[in-house]
Amino acid sequence: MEIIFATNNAHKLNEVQAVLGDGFRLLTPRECGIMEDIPETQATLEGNALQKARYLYEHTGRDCFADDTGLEVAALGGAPGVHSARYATDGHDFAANNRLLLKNMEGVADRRARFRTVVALILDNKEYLFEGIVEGRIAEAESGAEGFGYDPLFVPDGFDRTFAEMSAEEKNAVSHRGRAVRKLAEFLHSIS
Ligand code: ITT
Repeated sequence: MEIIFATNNAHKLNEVQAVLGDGFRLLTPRECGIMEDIPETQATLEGNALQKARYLYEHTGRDCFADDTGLEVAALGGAPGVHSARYATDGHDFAANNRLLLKNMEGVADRRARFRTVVALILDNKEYLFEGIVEGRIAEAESGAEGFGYDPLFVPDGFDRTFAEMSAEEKNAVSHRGRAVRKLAEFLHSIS
């Protein structure tokens, strides 16, 4: 089955392709002629995931899905949350975001945090949402070079390594996106 995945993030694309397996061919927006940035202006992860998926569906008329992810830190009242990509700057500056997060967590004993992903699927003009959550904590310093974004600072519960110190398979087995995309895959298999 061919389906469009509304992302320009190559790391995400690889993670999601690995979870969905060979039965699905993921197309990027660019491969479908969408060269512009897809708007992401809503106040919630659900809203943004739906906004991206609807934009693609309206412009291509093809089945598609989008995800939006936020890192929710308990001691920061759930920040950076829906603003995770633009926490420190206007762009996707992962290094600056991690520096700011460490600074805001200086001297904070409660390090609890979670990643939350919402996937919005549009299939035959019907909309579906799938959620994946992984609980963990913010490390005192960055470790590891795998993955992307906040991975060098996030230690999932049950581990003493950050996501950036894990292989893609290990991360996918427990991660927010892995969980949400496995729900998506189960749904797509159940109806095909
Ligand atoms: P697209 O919108 O093009 O898919 P994005 O990087 O903006 O890519 P999101 O809006 O879903 O992706 O994610 C917001 C930010 O959250 C992202 O820029 C990263 O900093 C962070 N993030 C998302 N998923 C992550 C993950 O699995 N590990 C670490 N950080 C992640």
